[in-house]
Amino acid sequence: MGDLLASQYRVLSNSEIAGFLQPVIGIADLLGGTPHDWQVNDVADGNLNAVYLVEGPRGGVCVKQSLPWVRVAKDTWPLPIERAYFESEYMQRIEPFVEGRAPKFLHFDPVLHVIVMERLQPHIILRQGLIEGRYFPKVAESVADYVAAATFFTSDIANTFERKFTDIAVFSGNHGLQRITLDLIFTDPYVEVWRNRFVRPHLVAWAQALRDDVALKAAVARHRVNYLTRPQALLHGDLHSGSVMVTEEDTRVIDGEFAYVGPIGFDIGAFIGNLLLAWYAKAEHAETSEQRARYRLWILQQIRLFWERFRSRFQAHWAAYSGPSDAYPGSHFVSAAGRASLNEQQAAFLDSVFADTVAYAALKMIRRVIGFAQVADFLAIEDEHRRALAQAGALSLARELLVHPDRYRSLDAVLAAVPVHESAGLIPTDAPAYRQ
Ligand code: SR1
Ligand code: MG
Repeated sequence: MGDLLASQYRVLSNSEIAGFLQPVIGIADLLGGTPHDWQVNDVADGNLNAVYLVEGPRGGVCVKQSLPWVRVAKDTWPLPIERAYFESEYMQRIEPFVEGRAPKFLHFDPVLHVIVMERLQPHIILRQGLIEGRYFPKVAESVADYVAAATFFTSDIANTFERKFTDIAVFSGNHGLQRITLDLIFTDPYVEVWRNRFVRPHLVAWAQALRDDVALKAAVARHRVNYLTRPQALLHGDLHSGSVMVTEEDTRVIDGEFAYVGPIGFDIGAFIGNLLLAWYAKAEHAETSEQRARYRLWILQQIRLFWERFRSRFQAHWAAYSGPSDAYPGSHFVSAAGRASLNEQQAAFLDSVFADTVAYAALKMIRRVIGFAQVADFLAIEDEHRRALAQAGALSLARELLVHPDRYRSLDAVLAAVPVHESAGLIPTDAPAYRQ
């Protein structure tokens, strides 16, 4: 059956999208008019998939199809098409918890590996907004609310093991994208490999320093093992600033195709790591030094808001929860002493999520500087020497956070370290990461 479905898969062209949508229940009504009235625009700008926005007289939808390759590398890099299935499962699994902070799921086609979802308008990608220096007053709290709810309600704290193991069984099949995560985040930056990109020759010494750095690679190995062996909750799996769409009023998390059950800090760290990249890149984006300073302060404030809000929402969900829990059965903690002990266990749990968060933020920063998938924050800096200088700051901070976790047990310590590494420079042995 699987082979039969696979044999019917084909990449849809722009002109086939309206015909594909027409018979899908509810979609023609949502768009209004007839397929001849529907405008189809190819808006793909991510690394992996085909994406179309379809506008009808009454409304619009977003259509996303898995391609049998990495879109930006075409047939030089084949990729399993099943990722759309995992994204559709993820969207449906977390939808009841995240209260509209994701696009509404509308349809999944298991033959063509297409997802149809709500079209977001006038939202833009957060990363683009950060590059443009725009302020989004609600984004940090909204993403924190999303992560706190999605992870709490899919964790062992709020589930029977049977429900949790069902998630593990479903999402552990997401091999294609887990291979990308393992290779691109945890392996490639620390070896020489054909797909690694970085600014040459400016960052050659940094790339070499990371490859030679045994203490760093030992820290990376600890977190790679953590990633592989710690199924705490269902994660988005790729929660960078390109996976968030925003207006000043509204925030939506998109693109859950990397979903898997893993350590909660992986999602939180991805978001914080990408805000930190925006901070380092901002050295070259803002027009005046006042604008730069103001925007950088705002970014650091967002990191604080995000983490503190995540922590308080996760705690609040835990305090209010009275359903089945195979991790912390309520019957064990009813006495005053039991409740006090549970409070302590909650604090220890969240401290450990924080430690993971710091490490994964650092890993995410390194892979976006030395690796295949570069980010627009830095690519927008045309002068390669200046781009490399901005990136060196991010590498220096990341190395410090990974190798000395004992120094970064609090957010204050992490945020205070950010400007310290800004002038790291292109000679790693002169950088704070290798001097302190
Ligand atoms: C092959 S490029 C893969 C990267 O793009 C996605 O956005 C993920 O971040 C992934 O690591
Ligand atoms: Mg993506």
